[in-house]
Amino acid sequence: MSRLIVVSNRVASITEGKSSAGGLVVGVLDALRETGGIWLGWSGTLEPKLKLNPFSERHENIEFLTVPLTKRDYDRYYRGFSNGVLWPTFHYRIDLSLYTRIDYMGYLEVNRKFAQILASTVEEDDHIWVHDYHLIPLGKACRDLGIQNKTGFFLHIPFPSPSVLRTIPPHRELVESMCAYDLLGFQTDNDVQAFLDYAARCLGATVTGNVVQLGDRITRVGAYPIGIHPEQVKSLSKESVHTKPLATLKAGLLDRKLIVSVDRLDYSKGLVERFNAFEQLLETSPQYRGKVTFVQIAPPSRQDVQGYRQIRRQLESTAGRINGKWTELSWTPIRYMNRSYDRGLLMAIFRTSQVGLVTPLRDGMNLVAKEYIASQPAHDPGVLVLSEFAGAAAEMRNGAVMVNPYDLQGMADGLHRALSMPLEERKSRYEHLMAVLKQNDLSTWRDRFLSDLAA
Ligand code: ADQ
Repeated sequence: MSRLIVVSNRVASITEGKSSAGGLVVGVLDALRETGGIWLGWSGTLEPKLKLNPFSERHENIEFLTVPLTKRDYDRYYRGFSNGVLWPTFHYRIDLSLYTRIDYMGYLEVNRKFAQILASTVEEDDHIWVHDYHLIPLGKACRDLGIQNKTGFFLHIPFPSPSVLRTIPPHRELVESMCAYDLLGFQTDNDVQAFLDYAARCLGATVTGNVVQLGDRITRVGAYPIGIHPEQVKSLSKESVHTKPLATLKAGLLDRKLIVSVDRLDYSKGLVERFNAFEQLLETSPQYRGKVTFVQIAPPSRQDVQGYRQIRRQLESTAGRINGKWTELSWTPIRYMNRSYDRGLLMAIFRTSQVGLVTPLRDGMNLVAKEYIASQPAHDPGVLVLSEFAGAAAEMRNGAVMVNPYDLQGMADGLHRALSMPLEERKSRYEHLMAVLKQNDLSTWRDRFLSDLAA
């Protein structure tokens, strides 16, 4: 019988997948629980020597295989090429990309290492599902070792337009290696189109509909927008709404309206622009002064990668400046919290708020936008204000208030519209969005990808 083998940079611990986990972890665990199988990836630890025999731990029908990286792997593969070149460039921040050939070599080396582990693990009918930008060349590395199993790849982040992609010196080799997969999944049709454009114009591949032929290899390409489990998120938000931390938050708000944002602290999320837009609202709509509080929750991530310390400093100084200017004895306009929270509590904060402000400058999907809607009470829902550059915009543009995160006044207008929206309009937008989320939930995402891979 065919098993599913999932490979991603990090493997969730066995206890994850419940309240603390994000989309990739929940989606992958879900897929594996149903079919049984193997999850291979980095253990998150560093050791002095390269190891090819993974640590194996079985939990019910899933075998977790993890390997440590060396400090050198970490610097070149993870911090260097993955997060110092691919992440910024795929999010259109070529100004932050720092390419070195040595990092790229390290990236290829770790991908070859994962392929070697796969070679000693894989059985004839197994299907392999590779996740995200850390592992783009893994399919090719597998083929080089003679692994002929059905192998698919899903990219969680945007795929950039060819002119941006071409700033990465080994762009051609990278995209050629993507053609070693049988199936390539992207978040949106735009990403699919960007990939097909590159394949046709820069690789000279034959593109027929969503099928790419390079040499004798055929790769199918499709959009598989990742979803959430809306009913589970709803229950979670209801359960946590009566907890002490939430009561404290509400008491501090008095009767003020609440705007909420939750992101990893990352330059792609548009946090500084968002703070400035909130200030613009206070500037141009004086009726909101003292009447609205903006809560931003953003735990630091990737602090040892270039660009991340800078965004943290910039955000702290922007919040400080705005609060310094507008704070009154009984009101602080921006409450900026630099830490991680229990998932249930986050969903309950969403449920309590009037506006969810999700304004990335670029985002593959953005699950917070979906979680925000799923957490709302149907009788009095809050409004989602969404960036047109989030992948989620493709599905949610008809129910959200859409904004351009580069347009401060436009975002302030969007906030005003959301804060003053009549109940009937809020309900009808919410109902539309809930139907969209239910129709394309996390199980649909997984099932569509895996059945196309098997086809
Ligand atoms: P991320 O860039 O991490 O994911 P996102 O899709 O928003 O972004 O997922 C973040 C997850 O972490 C959400 O489930 C959220 O609730 C949770 N989270 C965020 N801040 C938190 C905090 N302070 N405390 C606790 N939990 C927090 C990448 C891509 C996205 C894509 C996903 C899934 O960049 O575009 O949507 O993968 O494919």
